[in-house]
Amino acid sequence: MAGKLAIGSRDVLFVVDIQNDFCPDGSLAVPRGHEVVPLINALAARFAHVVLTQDWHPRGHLSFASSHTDKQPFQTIDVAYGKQILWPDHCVQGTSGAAFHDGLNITHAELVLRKGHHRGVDSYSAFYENDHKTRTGLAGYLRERGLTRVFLAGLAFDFCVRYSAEDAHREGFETFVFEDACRSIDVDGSAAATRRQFESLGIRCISAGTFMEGKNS
Ligand code: VGL
Ligand code: ZN
Repeated sequence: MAGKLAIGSRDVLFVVDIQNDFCPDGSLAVPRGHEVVPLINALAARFAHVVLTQDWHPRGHLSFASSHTDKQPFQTIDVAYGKQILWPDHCVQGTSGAAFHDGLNITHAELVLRKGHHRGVDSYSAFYENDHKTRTGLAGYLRERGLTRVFLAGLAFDFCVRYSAEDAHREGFETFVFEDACRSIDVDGSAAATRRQFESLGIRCISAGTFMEGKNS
């Protein structure tokens, strides 16, 4: 494909869940999650519009294995809206684990979108909670701001980046994922499944490194 991607005033970068609990030493560490921070800072400098997302759970959240008897992290349970993977306690509101990584430096970010705050519903996507019904309001925000193309980077590629990208696409935004500025949890082949799903939907995975060199097609 010819021509580089020129970023303009209708483009927005979502920086997904760059929080201490998803970095090494965090309670739900994404392998090498911290590595993406410098690249994301550099990427964000190219965007006039940046949204930071923040996983933000109350104590005792339904997605925590510790909220269920005899359950371990990474087991699955059936809940009202379908299957739910159980996680270690993570990103509890107001804790240092829920804070953004210290190295994140995107002072011009215009919105911090917190998600996962309903105790009984998880929310991987920045648009819809996992019941696929409850909206966060983000689609309306983007439309009111006249933003039409969504670019994503962050953690984790196969959960919050994946479901945010799929919903952005479904909501009619042209959607791109900077794959080298993401890292995966990789539960049961979830990273490969994410790549297949992006390909079948036409969500483009692009390289932030190449984009920064201005060579992206
Ligand atoms: C995430 C699992 C649970 C993520 C959040 O940010 O990808 N994954 N909560
Ligand atoms: Zn979470």
